[in-house]
Amino acid sequence: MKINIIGVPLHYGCDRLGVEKAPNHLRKLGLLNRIRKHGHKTYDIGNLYVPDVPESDKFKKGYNLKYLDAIVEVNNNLAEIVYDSLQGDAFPIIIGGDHALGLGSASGVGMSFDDFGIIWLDAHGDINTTETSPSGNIHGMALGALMGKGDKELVDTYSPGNKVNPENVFLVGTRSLDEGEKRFVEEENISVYSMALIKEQGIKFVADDIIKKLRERRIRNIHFSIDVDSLDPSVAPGTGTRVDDGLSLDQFKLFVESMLATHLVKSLDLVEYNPDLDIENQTGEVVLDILDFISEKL
Ligand SMILES: [Mn+2]
Repeated sequence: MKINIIGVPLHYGCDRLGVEKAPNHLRKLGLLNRIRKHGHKTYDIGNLYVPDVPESDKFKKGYNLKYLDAIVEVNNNLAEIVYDSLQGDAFPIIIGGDHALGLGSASGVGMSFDDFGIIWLDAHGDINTTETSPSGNIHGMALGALMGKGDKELVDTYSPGNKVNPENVFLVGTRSLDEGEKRFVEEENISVYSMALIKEQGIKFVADDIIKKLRERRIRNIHFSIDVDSLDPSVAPGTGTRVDDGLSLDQFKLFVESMLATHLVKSLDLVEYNPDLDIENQTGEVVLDILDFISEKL
């Protein structure tokens, strides 16, 4: 397979430094070789340009939309590169940076296919709006914006309007939804596979149920967005918004393998790894192991 590695050193969406170091840090730890050893023709597209925004401009577009302009700019460019990659028959792997980049990558996927679904593997929902966000951090709004909810500039990134039907969105590993997010889930009837459900029914049940729904809804293409914080903090401590009781590495791999086995996954994000918050490269090695595993299954 042809794989394009796209680094996105973005930290404005989480408003916390360190996460922007991840793409280059992973390269230093041997990222490219871990993918190429599985026989993939792998191109390193490099890192996207992220503008320098002075602290004084953080709230230029409102207290609940930190660094909006820079985030929209980066996501526009990311969407175009993801779109180009897919047009060129490459599988884009987008390395964050924070999860605000999911808006750009999924928007590029949306431009490439008539229909697509999103699997959002994350401790959080990332479906807040300016009204419901407790922090104003846009990484918590990316998936909401993809469904057409929230600030118009965010929603209209790359192309006007919503990119994905809420019916085709699957949240997995969820264990920290804000009040506004819970209302959104109920209103739009979004498929949420919480950690509580995973504990009760098992990760295999969850994977099988999603596969069943993908078939029923005739979803032919999937963007798979993976947040490192879906893993338990004991496995992956190097991330900015840790939440206890996450996935074990075995559960994580079983789920990822099941999704890749559908052959519907066309692109993938790996986000929110923060080398500055890591403990002796533990999370860095886990992230490499994950990407190695994904490459083996692709
Ligand atoms: Mn996230």
